[in-house]
Amino acid sequence: MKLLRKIALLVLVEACFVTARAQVIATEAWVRPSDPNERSAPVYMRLLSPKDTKLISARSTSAEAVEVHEMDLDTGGKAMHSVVDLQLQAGKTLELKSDGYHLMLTDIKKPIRAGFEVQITLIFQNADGAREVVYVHAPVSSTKPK
Ligand SMILES: [Cu+2]
Repeated sequence: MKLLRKIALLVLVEACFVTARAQVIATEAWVRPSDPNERSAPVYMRLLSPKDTKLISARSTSAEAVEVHEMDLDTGGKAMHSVVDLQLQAGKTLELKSDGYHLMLTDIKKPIRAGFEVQITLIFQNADGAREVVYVHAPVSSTKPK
């Protein structure tokens, strides 16, 4: 009973936060499991904002750092580089995907395994300087979850 109340309260707190603050919507988030000898894992999702904004920072409890990457298509998708600010245009969905922009969990603290979930915090900044925090729960899966 006590636990149930605690859970209900947590859900309520989160719901209020989202209603009050969230402008950017993150959907279909998922993370690819890390290879046994790698310390990184890519994160994919769709981002939609009603206003122009930019992703200025990301972090996760599962990794020392979360970087924004862009795939270099002229290398046949074999290399990628870091992007400082990821621009979101008002009303235009930006898809983070394997052959484009994506997030990368780097220096992961322990292997990212299928069936688990990774929590990611995204920080956006609008043109007027206002910041917005978006919490994302991303299931770990070797293929895009249906
Ligand atoms: Cu990458």
